[in-house]
Amino acid sequence: MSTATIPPTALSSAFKQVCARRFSLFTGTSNHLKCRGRWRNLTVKMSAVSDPLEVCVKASITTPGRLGDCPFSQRVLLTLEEKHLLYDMKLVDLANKPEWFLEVSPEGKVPIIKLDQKWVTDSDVITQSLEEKFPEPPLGSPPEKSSVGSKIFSIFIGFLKSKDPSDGTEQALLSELTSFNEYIKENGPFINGKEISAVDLSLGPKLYHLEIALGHYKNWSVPDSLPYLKSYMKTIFSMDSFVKTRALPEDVIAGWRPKVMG
Ligand SMILES: N[C@@H](CCC(=O)N[C@@H](CS)C(=O)NCC(=O)O)C(=O)O
Repeated sequence: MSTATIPPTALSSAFKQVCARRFSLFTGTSNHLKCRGRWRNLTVKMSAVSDPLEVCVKASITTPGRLGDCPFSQRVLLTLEEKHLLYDMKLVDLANKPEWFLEVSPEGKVPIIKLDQKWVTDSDVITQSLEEKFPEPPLGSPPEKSSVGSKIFSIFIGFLKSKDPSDGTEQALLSELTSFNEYIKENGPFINGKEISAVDLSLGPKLYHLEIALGHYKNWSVPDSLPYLKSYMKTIFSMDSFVKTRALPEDVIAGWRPKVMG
């Protein structure tokens, strides 16, 4: 068992939530926690799982050595960050996949992660496996919430690729975003209510792509008539874990170019 002191700024939103929920003696609401009236540093005992988890993600296509623009990779990295797991990130050039990568990822897709000596593919399976193996802090949400916002990404791609302004794709996106805005208004601030969960960590990176790609290629932005969606996006995009794992805007733009031009 090793002991690590995590400075308050390194506390993830989910971890802060779990502390507030599990230890009623902590009354702090910010990064600092108050214990019986005194502000204290938080010492976290970590289990002997000190070996970093190996995770393969997309490399930047614009800037050597930087993380690329894969929203599924970011989803997995966000989960690792929010669960305070150590990881060793391997950047894979998808335009020139190395032999070692194709051996562990036969479909040639990222993200993949090594868990219990086995490589696991697909962000759905990976995040579920991480939840089972590392249940604290919990990020699960009830099954009925897992589909909230799930159509936004494909509808956004339809609008992004559309060359006909009157084909209804913009309207379809607006309608889906309006439903989501209403949902968050009634149930928010997050999809599962007060606490961030896996479903937000999946949707957040997709909304980030939507904002950058539609802004660039269509001069389009989320309308002010959807304030709950706007504030949801702002909250997620400004989380420390999101800032640390987000793609460069120029990579998002370059990544979507073939779809827009194609
Ligand atoms: N369903 C998969 C999708 C993963 C996926 O499509 N990854 C893309 C990058 S964002 C990829 O690796 N594509 C292979 C390629 O570009 O060659 C998941 O959720 O992990």
